[in-house]
Amino acid sequence: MATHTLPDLPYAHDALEPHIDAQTMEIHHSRHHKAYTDKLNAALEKCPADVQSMPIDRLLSSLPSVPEGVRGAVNFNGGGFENHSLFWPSMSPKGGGEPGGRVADAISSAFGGFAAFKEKFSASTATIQGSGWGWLAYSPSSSAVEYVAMPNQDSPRTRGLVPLLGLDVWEHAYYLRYQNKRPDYVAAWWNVVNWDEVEARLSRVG
Ligand code: MN3
Repeated sequence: MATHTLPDLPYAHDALEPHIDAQTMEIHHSRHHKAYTDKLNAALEKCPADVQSMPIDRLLSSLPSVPEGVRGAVNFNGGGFENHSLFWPSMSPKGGGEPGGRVADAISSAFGGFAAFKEKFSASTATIQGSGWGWLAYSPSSSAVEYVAMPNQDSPRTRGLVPLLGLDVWEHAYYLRYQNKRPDYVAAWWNVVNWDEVEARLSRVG
């Protein structure tokens, strides 16, 4: 049967303090991420076997092959499942700073430098209307990285892009500590970005 499993957090709930608080991490992972996982599995039970057996990345880039009656549920919960599965390891208590290697080169080519990228990512993600994610993504068609803001749980894969680094700006991701001050959460998040993980993701696709 089609089953996706909630991944473990790669660190303790309080590991990203003070930037992201322990209670937010616990609720976000054990309740929100678990709900996306369970609802994805429930939606896949209504799909044919060839759709059920797709790995999550291919499922999200092949939504037209999902039966129309459950496509919306697969888009939302499948996106929620994978986005959060990518989110946890893209942060680390030893994160922050600036990328090196190929990520630094790709960002320089696309944005003119890390400072310009950070400013663009922060401003655009802080101002997403309602719920969504800001992403650094790789475009196979242009062999370059780009910024994309996605609504709700829509995956960059639904636009033919490969997600490299995403920031969740749903209120559940920050409200306990930051309340309505989303820009403060975005600014703090840079202190925990795990650039080694981003580098590994780029090396697999670029
Ligand atoms: Mn979330």
